[in-house]
This record gives sequence, C-alpha cells and structure tokens, in this order.
Amino acid sequence: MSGHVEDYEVLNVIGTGSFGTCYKVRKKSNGRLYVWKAIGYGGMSEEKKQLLVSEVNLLSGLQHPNIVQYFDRIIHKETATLYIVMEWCKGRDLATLINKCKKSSSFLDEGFIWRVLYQMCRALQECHWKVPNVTILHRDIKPANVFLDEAGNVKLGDFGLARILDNDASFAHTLVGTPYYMSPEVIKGGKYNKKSDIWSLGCLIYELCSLSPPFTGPNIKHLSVRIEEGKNHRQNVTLAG
Ligand code: 430
Repeated sequence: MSGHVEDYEVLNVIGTGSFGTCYKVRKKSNGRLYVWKAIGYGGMSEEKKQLLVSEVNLLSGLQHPNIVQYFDRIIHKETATLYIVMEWCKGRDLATLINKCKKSSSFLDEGFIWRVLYQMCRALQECHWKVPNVTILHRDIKPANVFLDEAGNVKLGDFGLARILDNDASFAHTLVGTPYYMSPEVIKGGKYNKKSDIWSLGCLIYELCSLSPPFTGPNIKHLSVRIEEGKNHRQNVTLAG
C-alpha cells in the first residue's frame, strides 16, 4: 500500500528523532488520528536507501496488538521525503510516564507493571518466534520505545534499528541500544541475541518499579563493570535514624 500526502491533514509536530520529525496527522477519509515519521532521503547513499526500504518492509510485515502498527508509506519525490504512517498512541511512551512519576514523587501501580511485562512478552514472542529460522531482534528496548494506546494497551515501537537475522548471519554485532540496558554478553563482545532483548525487558521492568535503571554509572566503562559484576552500587535505604 502506498498513499499520498494529500490523504492526510497534518496537525502538529510531536517530536524529533535521529531519523527526522514525527507529526500527528488525521486521515481525511476516516477522520482517524495517526503519527507519521518524515524521513528525508535526499542526501542518503544508495546503500542506506536500500536499508530504509528493507526496514519499512520489515515494519509492514509485523502485525500484533502489542507492536506499534504500521499503516502506510508515502514517497514524496518532490521533497525526497518518505512518510511512514503509524498508529497514534494517546498514552505516549513509558519514558514520559517515568518522568511524570519522578516529578510527582509517586510510584507506578503494580498491576500496571505486570500488564507491561505480560504485553511486552507477547510482543517479543511475536518478533522472536514468528517466522521459523528468522528472528527479528528489537535491540533497543527502553522506556522511550514502549507506548500506550488509548485503551492502555502496551505497544512496542521503533523497529528502526531492528534487523532480520538469519540463523547464522552475524550482522547482529554492531553495538546499538541504550547502554543502561546492555546485557553482559553484549558487553563482553558476544552476539546480540533473543536473550539480550529479554535482559533489556528485565531492566525495563526494574526501572518501572524503582524509577531508575538497575545498573547506572558515570560512563559506559563504569556501567559495563557494574553490569558484568551484577552490582548496582545503589545506596541501601535504611529506616534507622
Ligand atoms: C521517534 C518517535 O517514535 C514514535 C512515536 C510514536 N508515537 C505514536 N503515538 C505517539 C504519541 C505521542 C508521542 C509519540 C507517539 S510511536 C514511535 C515509534 N518509534 O514506534 C518518538 C519516540 C518516543 C518519544 C517521542 C517520539 C516522537 F516525538 F518523535 F514522536
């Protein structure tokens, strides 16, 4: 499917990422809200454009209630812009939610955190096991990549860095992803694998509970040591006066 820019009414900018800008849009034919990512491809190499095409194809193949739904792609040749139309998630992302909690000195509801865990497992099950011999690794599970829709459903987003990985392909080597949630095997230079995504999910759940990541450090070097040692160096809270 490939639509036209005229099919949509652009409402406002939501934010900007490394790729370009995200807008809230309304589809004229049905009045529904969506988000589109505007990606300028003018200055891109042929290689990068190919990668972009394969990522869009990957996105369009993923359909699951716990994965941000891709709807449409629009190529606007006049401005060399690719628009990727995605689901509008009214509840925004978990990073925003964590910051709100920190500001108001409140914790998240335990029932909510269990729902995030369950629904994230469903999302990962879909990418990790959907097609035999092909594993889609997310590689960047973090609060800013998990969204909530109007009904409070959890949606894993941004497969911009995800890669289709054949059983023996070794292109999972490049180190991407939030350093805080980096798994020990990735730090040691091992292959990123399904379990590395699961580690990140564990870190996400920890952060939802405590409002800070399980492992922290002043820089990647210190952080790496703490992750490998399994120590978070957090000061124990004591009730003793
Ligand atoms: C980079 C961008 O990625 C997004 C944004 C998504 N999104 C959908 N509905 C939203 C409502 C409010 C805020 C963001 C919303 S889904 C998605 C993705 N990668 O799948 C993003 C990511 C995190 C935070 C903000 C943004 C944005 F501002 F650039 F949109």
